[in-house]
Amino acid sequence: MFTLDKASQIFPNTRTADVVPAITARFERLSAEDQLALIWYAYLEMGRTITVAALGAASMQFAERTLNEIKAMSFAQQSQTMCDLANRADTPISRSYSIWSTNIKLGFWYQLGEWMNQGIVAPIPEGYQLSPNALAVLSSVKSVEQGQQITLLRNFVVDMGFDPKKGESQRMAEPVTPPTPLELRQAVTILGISNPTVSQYMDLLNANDFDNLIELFMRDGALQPPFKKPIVGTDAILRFFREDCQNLRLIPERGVEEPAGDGFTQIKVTGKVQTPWFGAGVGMNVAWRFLLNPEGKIYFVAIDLLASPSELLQYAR
Ligand code: 45D
Repeated sequence: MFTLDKASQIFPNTRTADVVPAITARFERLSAEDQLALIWYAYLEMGRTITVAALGAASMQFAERTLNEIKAMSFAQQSQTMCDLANRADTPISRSYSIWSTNIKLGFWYQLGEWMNQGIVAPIPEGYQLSPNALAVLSSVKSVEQGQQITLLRNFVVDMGFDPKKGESQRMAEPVTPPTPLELRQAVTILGISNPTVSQYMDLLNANDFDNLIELFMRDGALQPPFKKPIVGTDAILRFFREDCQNLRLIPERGVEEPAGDGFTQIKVTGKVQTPWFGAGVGMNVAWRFLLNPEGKIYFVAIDLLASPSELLQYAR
């Protein structure tokens, strides 16, 4: 029988972008001032390409009160608020922030960034000097490929704020958009793969059809997002799909499929993923590693951010 632990080790030669957690760890040791300034400089390069359409009007409704509160502050208070978020200080705004879904957090910062540009929110002080460590982290951020850069930017933001319940709090997420109508869906084709579960997984996720997507999983199945622990059980996975996976574009390219013992099948697919935040502008190189039970249901799937584009063609176990 497979355990989750064993399942997570299928296709062990898949090289993931370990620079991402490594740079994130270095970032987290910087002072709040350095963190904000570093993100600002990174954002000046990357943030420009954010697709504003991604900001559902809905996501802004949730952050609107807090945003208006910040808008009404003096520059000094605004800078303090942003530092508090980065320092994870216990303040009312840091607490509100911590219960927002990733998308709402990103939308909130996107708006602050715009306001900083327009002079409505305190800018990074003119002539601010990054510490030598922060400069080194910034140059590391600039040296990785775009898909890794936006993952870093997102990492920097999601753990800010103060959550007294350490992730157990009620979360606030945008409403779920209705699935794409059947006649507008486009089916993927994956070189080397004929497995219906895998194609349906891609097609249903692309269509935001989470209720049908979750039916592909075993009840105690698991999904492991890049650099995260597996999310276990269909309730938790469905919640993750609804909160964090709207409007993704999965573009699988090719794969291999082979028996894994006990009637299970292991399948590795590589390709690209686009996030609504950057649209077609940024393609992340990813692998999906599926383990299917004898009935073709998903026991385990890991999504890995790949170390480099050459990994897209890497299928050796
Ligand atoms: O502090 O098959 C300022 C799953 C300065 C699901 C700022 C998946 C001050 C299953 C500039 C204002 C989801 C796992 C800050 C597949 C300051 C599945 C602002 C994978 C913070 C395929 C900063 C999906 C800003 C993937 C505005 C891999 C930062 C999705 C904005 C990946 C950063 C999506 C943004 C990623 C980052 C999205 C918008 C990595 C977005 C990243």
